[in-house]
Amino acid sequence: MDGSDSKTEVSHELTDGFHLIIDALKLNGINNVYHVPGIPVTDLGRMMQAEGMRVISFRHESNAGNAAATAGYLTRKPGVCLTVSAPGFLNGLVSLAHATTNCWPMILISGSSEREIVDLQKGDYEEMDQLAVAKPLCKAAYRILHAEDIGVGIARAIRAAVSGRPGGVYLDIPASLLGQVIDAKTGAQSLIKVIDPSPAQIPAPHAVDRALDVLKGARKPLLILGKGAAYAQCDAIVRQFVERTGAPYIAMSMAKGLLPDDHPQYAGAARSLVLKESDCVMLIGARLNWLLGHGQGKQWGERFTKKFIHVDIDPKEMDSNQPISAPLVGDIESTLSLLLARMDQWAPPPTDWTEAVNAKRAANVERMAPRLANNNVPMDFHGALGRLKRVFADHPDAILVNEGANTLDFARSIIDMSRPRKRLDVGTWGVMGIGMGTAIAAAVETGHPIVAVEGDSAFGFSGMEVETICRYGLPVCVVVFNNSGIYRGTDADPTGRDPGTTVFVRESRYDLMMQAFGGEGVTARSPDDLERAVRDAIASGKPTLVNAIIDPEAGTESGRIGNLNPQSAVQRK
Ligand code: ADP
Ligand code: TPW
Ligand code: MG
Repeated sequence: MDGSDSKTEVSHELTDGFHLIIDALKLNGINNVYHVPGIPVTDLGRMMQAEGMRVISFRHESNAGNAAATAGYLTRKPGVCLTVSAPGFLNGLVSLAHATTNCWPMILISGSSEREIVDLQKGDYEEMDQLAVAKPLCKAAYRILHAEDIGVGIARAIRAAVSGRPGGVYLDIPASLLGQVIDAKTGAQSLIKVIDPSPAQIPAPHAVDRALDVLKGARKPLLILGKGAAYAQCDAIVRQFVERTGAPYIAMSMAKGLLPDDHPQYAGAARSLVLKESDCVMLIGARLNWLLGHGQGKQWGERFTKKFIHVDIDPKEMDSNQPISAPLVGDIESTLSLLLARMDQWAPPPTDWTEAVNAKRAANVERMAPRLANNNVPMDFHGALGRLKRVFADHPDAILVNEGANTLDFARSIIDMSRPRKRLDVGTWGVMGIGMGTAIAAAVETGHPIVAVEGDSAFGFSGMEVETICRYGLPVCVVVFNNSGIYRGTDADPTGRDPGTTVFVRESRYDLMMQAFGGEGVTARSPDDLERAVRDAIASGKPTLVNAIIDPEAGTESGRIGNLNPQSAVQRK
């Protein structure tokens, strides 16, 4: 045997950490990775690409992480973000915590320094005890030290991310792991294909009976669908259940479109009435957190007079804010199926309730219509969003990404969604900066046209990723609602020295940012212009940024949550 032959034979029989990570991810159907390169993971990203994985390379890890979180939400498989050590890891950590808060499955994989150096604090390049930092901020955190443990490490990360209540998982990859060489056959045998990663969780029969008794006893039932119901991807069963009850329902922001927003039972336009007047509220994949005023306060009417039924996969969620008369701990698909199986003879709610809700909804829709039809220049939020509402009505497959304060709150209530998981936004924390990462992942994972409706401040947090959008040629139309500031563009420094803290350069040319990287950039000053520009962008599929100039006076402080701002009791001269 000459030298070259033996070389071929050896390389055939060996594998290493790089390849085992790739093989383990692919074995489990994970083919997309959201990434920022650098030591020690540059070659890992390159090899992933060479092995046929889709590697989307970002300009900042926060955006790559938000993309991974979005991929997890849309696909029910953990979205993977791959970063470098310390600063790259920390940049990715915000999105890992955000994914966990949103109950979305994600794995943050970060390269790290060698334990011998980190643990004695000898001062390595980008030294940090990343595992310890990540632990309190995610659902689970693991480190892999030996190549033969990569199969177990990836399997544990996948299971932790998607089983039960989904969340973020941190996976620490010390640099030396990547280069560790082992026998290829042993390596292949050590990989694990995770069987049934998010197993069904079936509620007990008596819990199902109890819930049906409570619902049957209601005179004014209300259903609330949350993003957990959208995540569950059992859309036909959710629709069947809602229709069988005959009860009015409202959808939390990302559950919009689970049933079409023009559904006769949709009470979104009568939200105040149904929250206050209902006598029984059934939560389906929605938490009774701040977004629902913790289920108490003026908007909910008198305390302790309502009964709550709560469907959630996490038993700890029950009674977190209000007493739950009928906890239903299980996955939504199994739980609603069991309920439906017992609802053959179901009587609809009393008509005085459904008619009162319908009348209120019709009155509110009628009152809003003329505001949405305005063609004012400068544009206000209603005129601009009235047009985008029409565009979305004609493009039910388009995905709306939405962030900002006024831009978020108005768009959520004005733009109807008619299909599930077509609205992606700031989530449970109200995070500014999710926009471009979310838009990129939505385009990559679904191939659908994306329209990102962005406050000008919100856009600024991730705006550099327009280069990424252009580089990958993604069908993303970014609409910047440019009111020259945070909430409004009218603030002033009382001393006259600096700009006010919430104002930006007036009428900034965000459109030129997209042009700088070869995309289309358009300025829209009227609702007519805006509608035309967005329709053109969707038709062309080209990366486009529409700089929509909005009246700086049109917004209000913090949009609809101004009441959460603390007030100073002190007046200084
Ligand atoms: P929203 O913000 O839309 O109100 P939340 O994020 O507060 O929604 O709530 C989502 C809930 O859905 C979480 O409590 C989570 O545990 C739950 N959940 C997620 N997936 C499932 C599932 N497959 N079955 C049941 N509950 C789920
Ligand atoms: C990571 C605080 C909430 S909303 C907002 C900020 C900075 C921007 C609102 O201005 P925008 O929208 O986007 O121009 P509009 O239409 O009202 O003018 N940092 C993070 N997250 C949050 N939520 C903030 C700051 C915030
Ligand atoms: Mg603004």
